[in-house]
Amino acid sequence: MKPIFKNAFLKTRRLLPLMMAVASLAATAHAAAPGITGPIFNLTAAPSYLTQPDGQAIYSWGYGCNGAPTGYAPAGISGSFCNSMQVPGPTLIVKEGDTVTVTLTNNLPAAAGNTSILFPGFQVCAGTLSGSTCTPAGGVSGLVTQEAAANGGTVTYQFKATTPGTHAYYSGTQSDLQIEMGLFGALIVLPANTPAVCGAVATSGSGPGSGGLPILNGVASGNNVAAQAYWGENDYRLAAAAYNNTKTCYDREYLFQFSEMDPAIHDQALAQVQQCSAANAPVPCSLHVPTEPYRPAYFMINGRSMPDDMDSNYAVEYPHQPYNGNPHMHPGEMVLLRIIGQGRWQHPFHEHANHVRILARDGNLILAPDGTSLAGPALFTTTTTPGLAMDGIFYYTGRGLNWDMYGHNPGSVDLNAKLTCTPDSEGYNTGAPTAINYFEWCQDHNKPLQTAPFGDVASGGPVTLPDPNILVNGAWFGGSPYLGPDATTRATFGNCTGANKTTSCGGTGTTPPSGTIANSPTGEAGFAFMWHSHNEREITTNNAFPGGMMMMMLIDSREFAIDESK
Ligand SMILES: [Cu+2]
Repeated sequence: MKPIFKNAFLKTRRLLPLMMAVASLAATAHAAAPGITGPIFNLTAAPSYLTQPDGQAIYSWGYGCNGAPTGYAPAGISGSFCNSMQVPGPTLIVKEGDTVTVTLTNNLPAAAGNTSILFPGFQVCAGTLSGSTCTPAGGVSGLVTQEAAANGGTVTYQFKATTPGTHAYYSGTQSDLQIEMGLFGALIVLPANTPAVCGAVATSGSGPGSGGLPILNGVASGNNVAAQAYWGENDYRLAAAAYNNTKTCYDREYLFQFSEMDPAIHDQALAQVQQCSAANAPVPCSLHVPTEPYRPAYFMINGRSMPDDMDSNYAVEYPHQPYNGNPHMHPGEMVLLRIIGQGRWQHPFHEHANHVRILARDGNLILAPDGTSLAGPALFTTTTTPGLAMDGIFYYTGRGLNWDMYGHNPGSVDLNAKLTCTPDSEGYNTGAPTAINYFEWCQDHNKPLQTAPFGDVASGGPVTLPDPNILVNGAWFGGSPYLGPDATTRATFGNCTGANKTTSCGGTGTTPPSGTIANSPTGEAGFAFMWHSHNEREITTNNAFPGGMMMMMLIDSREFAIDESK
């Protein structure tokens, strides 16, 4: 928790809401879908405090690791830890067909009573599983069998990971209170087999920029792996495909768990826990916390509210909220979104820039009657349902902008400004994965945006942009409306001459904001799309905007190497 910083943030925010929001996001961190590997997991349920951007620390319960986990995935994520309490709980990563063993120790306050974990969609044995025979062992009686852990006690669950995909897990004991308090998490089951055409996850990379990816040919998603390797990116996928189906290959992945908190419930739970631990407390003493009426004030993605969700995974200031929400991608990549509705409310989350093609719900691939074609809906908002998990593909190419987003200028002396665009059968420039404009939508090639730009980009378009000398731009705006460091440099370094305008200008850029806030005109210069709840109350934090369920999807040019290690 950083209360001083957070309070300062809140005060300034009243004056400069959007500027402050963008400036606070200057240090970009990336996300992937980090978690712990099994298939044997030792978890606890324990109390701690969750920090919020308004400076509050909310008493909560969460699952965590009981000792060091077997391992972390994906490889190469830096600073990983698994404390004894976190929200969401540790993301459990297993493979289809694994026999998963989860031993839960109940370290909640005695007054909280029993606790448990449900793994909906799986045949769970509270005891020992042998083939399909369950021998109940340990635990105390819960909803179905002896599936709960008494205070200080343990219970062991075993089940076969029969269905790949993204799944929820959460408390099956006093769920109205325990899930609200934070007892939920995700289980990712990787498919036992992935289609050969999807390629394979690289294991040779170590450290950002090492270019550890194999260069593959004929990858189903258009050889994005080869493009990533060329630009020195590592592979942070958990698998090459979400399911054993060629239409579920992906290039990048993110897990988003949506939940909300009513702090009055949490305050009441804490007060009663303290009363029950007092010297004169009645024996037995248990919680009676009303969970209605329900007035949530915090709306979280992966246990954090905006802007905290855009800090790094495993950032030290969030010891109990290790996972972020900070998607990045290159045009043409297939981005797998793993989405879970935790908590009680529906959240109409809108991924700006394109629809999300739903692949599966709760691990059930949605197929047409031919058995292979995808039949899931393309959703404008991936509206969550409590307890429901969805896998979807997000995709962006810039098609339909009706202007050349790379700022090509056929009259330039800069070779990068005169790159060609050769349409494939779908209209995209996919011939060379090494090109900056790999996956450019060729119909828009060389279509100027601006009427009279002052840099080295084409002129004669319909738009006159505000004078950059009188405009304060956000940290992500590289100084030009075009995609990528090369385009930004050409568009902001005005009257250069020579064979390569990026070097002959000697750093005398003409666009003041870029390089003076946080970003260099040659650094990350992507398109930022707000991804947020369309229930506008949910993009606040304790009634202050902006906050809550909001993040930015950064579309980055190929030149910018996306580093998911944080
Ligand atoms: Cu929207």
